[in-house]
Amino acid sequence: MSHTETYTVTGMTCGHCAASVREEISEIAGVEGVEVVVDSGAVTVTSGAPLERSAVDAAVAEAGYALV
Ligand SMILES: [Cu+2]
Repeated sequence: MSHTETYTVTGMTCGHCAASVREEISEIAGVEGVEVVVDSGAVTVTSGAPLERSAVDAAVAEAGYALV
């Protein structure tokens, strides 16, 4: 049973930003898919179990952006 959660990330301006965020979040254990919409900052993450918000927050920060 997969879980899907949508987060909002600030500071992304282009496809490279989106790729960085996608890459970092993909490294979190259990993540199955990441969809990023640059314009709205919406990041939708599908995972096998609910993720800790702190893990997502850390991954986004690692990419150089911030969760709202
Ligand atoms: Cu960019």
